[in-house]
Amino acid sequence: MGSIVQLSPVTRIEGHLGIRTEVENNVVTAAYCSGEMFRGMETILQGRDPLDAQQIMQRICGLCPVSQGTASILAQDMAFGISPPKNGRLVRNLILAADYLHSNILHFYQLSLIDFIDITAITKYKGTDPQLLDFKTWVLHFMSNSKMVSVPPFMPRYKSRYITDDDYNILAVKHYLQALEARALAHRMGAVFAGKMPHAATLVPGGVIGKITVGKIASYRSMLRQVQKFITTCWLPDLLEVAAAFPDYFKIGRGCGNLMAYGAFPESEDMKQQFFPSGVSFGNSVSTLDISRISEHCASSWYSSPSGLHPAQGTTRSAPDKHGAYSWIKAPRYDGKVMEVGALARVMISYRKKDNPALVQALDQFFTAAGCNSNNMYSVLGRHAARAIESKILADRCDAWLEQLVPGEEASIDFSIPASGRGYGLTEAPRGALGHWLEIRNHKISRYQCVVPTTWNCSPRDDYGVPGPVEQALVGTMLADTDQPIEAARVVRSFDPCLACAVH
Ligand code: NFE
Ligand code: MG
Repeated sequence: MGSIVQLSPVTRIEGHLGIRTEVENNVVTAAYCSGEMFRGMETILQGRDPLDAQQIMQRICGLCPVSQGTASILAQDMAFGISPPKNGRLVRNLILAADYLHSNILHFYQLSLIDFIDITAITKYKGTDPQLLDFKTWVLHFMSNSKMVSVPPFMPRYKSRYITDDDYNILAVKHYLQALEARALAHRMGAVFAGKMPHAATLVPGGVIGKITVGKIASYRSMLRQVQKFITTCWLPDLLEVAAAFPDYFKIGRGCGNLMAYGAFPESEDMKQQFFPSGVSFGNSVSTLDISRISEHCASSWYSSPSGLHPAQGTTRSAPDKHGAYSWIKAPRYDGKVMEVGALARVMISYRKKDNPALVQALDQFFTAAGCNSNNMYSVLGRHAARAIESKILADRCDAWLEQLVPGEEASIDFSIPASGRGYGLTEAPRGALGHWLEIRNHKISRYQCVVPTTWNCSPRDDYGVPGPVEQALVGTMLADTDQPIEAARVVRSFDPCLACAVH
């Protein structure tokens, strides 16, 4: 007999996500993703000065503010008919890269690793590391004070199989703590050029405000070195440990198999070449991205906005009582098809295009070390691997961008805001393809539409009734114990959902 298994709220993600699954004989047969809050950031911009956009839209999220700001200034660049000088392009890349490193490390260590390791191993720690001894004391304090074992944010947790090697679990706890330090470094790297983080103060149309100095370059580089060391000595080995302990997760959570990337980190002023290329992939093929094929469906979403429109024509009209709807997330589609976005899409599209030798080499090395292949990337472990691998090659690429900066030269150009205009900004947030569409009338914003990575990944059923990427990835997942649905939670978390972004 079938049953309903709820994951609501889903913890260790950003924002308010509820998931309802239908389960038969312990296998998920259907899933429904619900974005449970409304925000209305697009409507807040109506009638405002265009220059407010990059600051207000960064407040969509504290995890990917730089991406939101970047999409916004790219849309304004297009609407104003300007583009940044070389220093501006490079500094934008460096600020965005720092945010990627922060966000990707956070996702693996603070949000996901706890699904695989057993942090109670720390109670058996006999060494002298002061950080680990403090952590052990803290865990024991909670465990002795609660009848139900509670060690927030680690426990309670689902009863399940976790890694059993105590020595490794303790090492992973150490890396969890070091990840906090690496994240702080990544934010400080961003702040060197952004003025402050997480919400960058210096992003403007036409470039980035602030002088480029030798001191800033050296400061960024010295912190980058430490983050690079963390990636190679902690993160990549931890990824392989988890992969070795849970090889079944190379087959769990496959998803729709369709991937899309807008591309990010321009390598030239005309934006034609990007470090992460754009593209769409169905099966093993990659084709050119055509953004005229994007539309947003609303059938299952609490909006009365017309369905199926391109975002340049889109509207945001809330309809909380709408019959048949179950989410505040719209359902974006490409050519009417469900698309997964994110690190997996970026990595696989670049790998298939063979346009980046560093990426191809890093991914091939991972396949050899983990004993898997490109087909296994469509999985829980594949998504985790993609984030680690892209972080490694992106951090390495930052060195070249620092080299190319010219101290003393301008990083932005002057501009004037036209009375009317249109533009769009496409980039890649850490969680995937991000687009902002802007329309200006009488010098004010008359329309602003965002289609955000988690809008794609956590989308509900579309106008044809076809489930979104996370909904599809959950189908077929075997739950060992339907009261402890950790397998489903691992699938959902592999997408790194951010609901604040998704509903925006
Ligand atoms: Ni709130 Fe975001 C990223 C964007 S996800 S984290 O990365 O844009 O929808
Ligand atoms: Mg939107």
